[in-house]
Amino acid sequence: MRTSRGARVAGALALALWAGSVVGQSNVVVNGGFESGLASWSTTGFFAQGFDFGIDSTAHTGSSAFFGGAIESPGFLSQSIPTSVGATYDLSFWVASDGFLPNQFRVVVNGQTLLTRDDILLQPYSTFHTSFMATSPSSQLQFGFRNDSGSLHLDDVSVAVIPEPEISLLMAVGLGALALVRRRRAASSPSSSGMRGS
Ligand SMILES: [Ca+2]
Repeated sequence: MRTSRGARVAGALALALWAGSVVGQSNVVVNGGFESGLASWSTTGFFAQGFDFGIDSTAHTGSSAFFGGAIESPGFLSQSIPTSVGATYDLSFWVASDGFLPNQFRVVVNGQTLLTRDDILLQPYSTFHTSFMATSPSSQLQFGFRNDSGSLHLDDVSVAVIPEPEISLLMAVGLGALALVRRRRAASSPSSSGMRGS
């Protein structure tokens, strides 16, 4: 009896701590704010760095951001990120447009287009969210940029796992069990339980 109650408390604590660590999962994108230039990113489909893509100081946060504006068709900025098979991830980022048309913006993960925006009018940095489920230990994250006369800016890219409903449920059950144990302990008398002071 003593052991089983101790095990229940330990189990509830372990569940709560484990679920808490999952909820607090951090960004798996490296250099998502471009403060280290193009480190950890690669580009394809652009003409030349400094001409139709690059890093400048028009930042959302920090002092650097990516700008891209390939001509006639999108050039792509890519990073391979570590993911857990079956886990769902939230992808968020900030985009600004200089208003030059035509322009195109794309978000592609593992070859699947998740978000498409054409002819974004002049706008300051605005946040976008989308999500995807990972099907392999690494996922290819790509942003596409076309802007024939100017550029689109990107900053503060973040990919973080979304806790599954089961995990939240487990956490709730764990905390509930803990509360139940506490109530029982408070209600029990030394003579009836024989487990005081355990
Ligand atoms: Ca930045």
